Amino acid sequence: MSSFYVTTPIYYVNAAPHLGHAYTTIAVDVMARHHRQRGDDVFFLTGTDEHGEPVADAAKAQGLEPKDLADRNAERFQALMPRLGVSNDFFIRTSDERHGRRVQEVLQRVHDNGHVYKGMYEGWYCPRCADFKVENEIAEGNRCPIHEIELVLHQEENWFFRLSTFQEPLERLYAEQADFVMPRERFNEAKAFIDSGLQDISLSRGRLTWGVKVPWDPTHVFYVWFDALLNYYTALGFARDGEDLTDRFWPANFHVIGKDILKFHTVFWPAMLLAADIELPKHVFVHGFLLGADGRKMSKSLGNVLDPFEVMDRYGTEALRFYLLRDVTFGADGSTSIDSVRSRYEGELANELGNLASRTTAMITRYRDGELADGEIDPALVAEFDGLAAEVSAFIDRAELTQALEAIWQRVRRLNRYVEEQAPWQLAKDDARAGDLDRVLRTLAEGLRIVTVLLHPWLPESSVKLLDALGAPDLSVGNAGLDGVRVRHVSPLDPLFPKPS
Ligand code: ME8
Repeated sequence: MSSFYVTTPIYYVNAAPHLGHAYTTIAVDVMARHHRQRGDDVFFLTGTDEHGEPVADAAKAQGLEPKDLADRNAERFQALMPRLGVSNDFFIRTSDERHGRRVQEVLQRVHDNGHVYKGMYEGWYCPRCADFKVENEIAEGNRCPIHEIELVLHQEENWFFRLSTFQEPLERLYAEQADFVMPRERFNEAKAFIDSGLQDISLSRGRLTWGVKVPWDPTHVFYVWFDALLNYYTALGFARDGEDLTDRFWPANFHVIGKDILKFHTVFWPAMLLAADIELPKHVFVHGFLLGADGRKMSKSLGNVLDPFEVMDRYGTEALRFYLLRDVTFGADGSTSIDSVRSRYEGELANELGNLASRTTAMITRYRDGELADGEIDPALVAEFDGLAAEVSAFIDRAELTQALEAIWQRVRRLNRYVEEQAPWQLAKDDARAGDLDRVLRTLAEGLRIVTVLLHPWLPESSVKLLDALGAPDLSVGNAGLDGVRVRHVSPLDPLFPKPS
């Protein structure tokens, strides 16, 4: 059994969860569920990033203590997970003391290995990113390119991490491991940042108390990004009471992140791990941004934000999961709107998959009393369904979730065309064609079973309902071929994707 450890970013608790958070989390859930179906030993981590300036500032603005704001919003993130149908194995909160202690241990090692020194820092700083910007990261008007707010000139005495020492090891990493960062365009972006020359970065904050104390200088707390990045490693130490999962799951197979936090995960994080003598994760997958219907950045003031709760209330959780990974190619930027949700729901989930499922189960019930004779599959369709599971797994291995879904969907469409071509309702009128009708129904049943097993990560509930109706509840990818489990007895099925009320 191979282990598969996959993570989302941990989200800031300075505000409530929004569509972008739901997006990454759903994507990672799809990967985790697919790997469980492959029989892998899976660990899926998500959580909240609770320290540092972004949270301290937001709390102050609301007249709250940082911990109170963190508690309030962490609860909302935690409650979001089941609402999204997300199957995370643990939810880490960085205000957890067990995390803090492990952060101290690791960073003490970085210190003892000689990678830390005290110095004065002056630079342009974005308090929302909690990040000093280097020259090519400063937008016009001396602004943060992400938050579009004016940068502030900060000067402070800090502990520094010798990032510059890792120039050559990181160059080697990028030369030797072309899939460390995916997709390729993001790999190039990270590599260009390294090639432009690494400067040492600040590791602590002296004027902040909301954070993990620096063990060798308790007047400082660690810079929030190092505390946050280490969550991927620390969580394994305390996610299960009395058990340390580090050996079982580290190094992580995939950190999945949005493009806004590329530099931290593809440059700072591997350098920090090297400095602490910890093995590097295998891949960082960087996805794009969801944009408003007008193709601009989503923003409340522009009124172009798609509300995930509204989508779920109207069309259900699965419609949101399907829509986000179908309509925007995972990896690229793309716009979102409630109109395109409706059109995917009606046009694809209800009319294509829903219809295929109800036609197939209804015809087997009507023409064969729900009992399918064993028999051959139409040779014209064999090749398309036999290789499908391997094709889908290969896409998911590269986190190409939209391509995986498209490969399955082509087969959903193929089966609908097959129904039209074969017109089973005509065959049913002619007793002499009973054998042909058996073959068509068998082919439809097996094809539908295979696509349904493979669709499970996107549609966890409807896939189970449908497989139950097909009397073949086995979800394993290993059985998602024509030589796998067979459909024998079919039961009636309620519409999977009804018209929203
Ligand atoms: O950056 N489109 O937290 P955060 C797609 N705490 N994804 C989006 C998005 C959008 N418009 N907006 C947000 C932080 N995201 C740090 C991370 S990790 C050690 C610390 C998603 O709450 C995307 O995954 O600002 C992005 O990287 C993340 O939310 C940022 O979440």
